[in-house]
Amino acid sequence: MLPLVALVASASLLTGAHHEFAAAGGSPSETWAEKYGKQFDQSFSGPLSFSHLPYTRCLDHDDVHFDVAILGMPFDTGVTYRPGARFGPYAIRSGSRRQREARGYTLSWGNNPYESGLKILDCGDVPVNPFDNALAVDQMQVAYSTLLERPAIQDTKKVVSWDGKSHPKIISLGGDHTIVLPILRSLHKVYGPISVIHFDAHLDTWAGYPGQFTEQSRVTHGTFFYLAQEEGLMSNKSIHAGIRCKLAGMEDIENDEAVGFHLITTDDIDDLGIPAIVKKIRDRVGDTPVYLSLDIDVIDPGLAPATGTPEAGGWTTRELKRILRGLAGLNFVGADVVEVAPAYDNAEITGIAAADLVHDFLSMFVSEQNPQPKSFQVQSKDEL
Ligand SMILES: [Mn+2]
Repeated sequence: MLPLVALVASASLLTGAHHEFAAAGGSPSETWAEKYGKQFDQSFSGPLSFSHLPYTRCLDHDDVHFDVAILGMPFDTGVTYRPGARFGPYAIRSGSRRQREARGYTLSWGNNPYESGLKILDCGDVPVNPFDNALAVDQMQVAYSTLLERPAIQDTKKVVSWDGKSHPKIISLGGDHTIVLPILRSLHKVYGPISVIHFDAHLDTWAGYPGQFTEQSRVTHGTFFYLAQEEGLMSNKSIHAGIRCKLAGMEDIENDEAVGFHLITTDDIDDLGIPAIVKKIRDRVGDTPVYLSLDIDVIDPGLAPATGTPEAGGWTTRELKRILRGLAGLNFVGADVVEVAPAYDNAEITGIAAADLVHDFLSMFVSEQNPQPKSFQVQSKDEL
């Protein structure tokens, strides 16, 4: 270490050198702005928000209004098998980095949701308590209601709410599937009983698991629909799609019907085909207020491995996306993608798939009817 006297001496030497450089005709460099213009974030750079949307801590700001909010719910202490979905919101945002407003148009939907006139914001994550599930469930409900009960900017008035106003649609990024219980509690306060379109390998309508000795331990990612029905939050017009999990027996299906669900199995995609699946879903929910809940494990684990309770033999991402396109125009009040647990991912396959499905939700929210399939053919010239 240099003595203080030496440090002072070297500092004055540097200052002297700078003066000499300026006196000799040196000039400052051209700035970035002068030479290259604006600093902008590329797909692989910048802070992390969904599709590079403005990231706003909406819970802190009562005066922030929007039509669609992306909201992270990093809760994963309600799982029966592999934990890790608390990192789901991070993984889905990371998987969305190649998406952005300027490249939001898709041939399959024929629209760009970011240019639809709807105000779409990333509202950040709910700071859920990771130690106390009862507290966390209440925090998720309070956060969801805080955003849901603000008036939307666009007046759609498609679904009748308690105050007759239009309310924003929230796309929740899970988190394990337990997050749907506080979401349904919030939605019920605004819209009354809700129908659910539930994409999942599992029923999630079970009454309980062995070893649940307390009331709180009944609240899990496999029992929340049963509890929601107990509380009267759902209509009797809900439907599962993609079911293939192992069951205790047919008594699970009888219980499922009592909870209010019809079901479409994974194999139905081969036996009925996509148009018939779409028709079954649409006929079931009709024009009731509909919530769409999508467990990423509905997709085959080969195409979406990063999830807590994987089941072999699922749908492809492409098949699922085509089914979603058939659901445009229903009375959606919100949606989610849950159970993305990126510790089990490879090359971000699952995060990218989940982010792409959220883009489909946005396109679906702005489409009044099913998009017409586009086909492109090379115009052959008559060569004489
Ligand atoms: Mn599941």
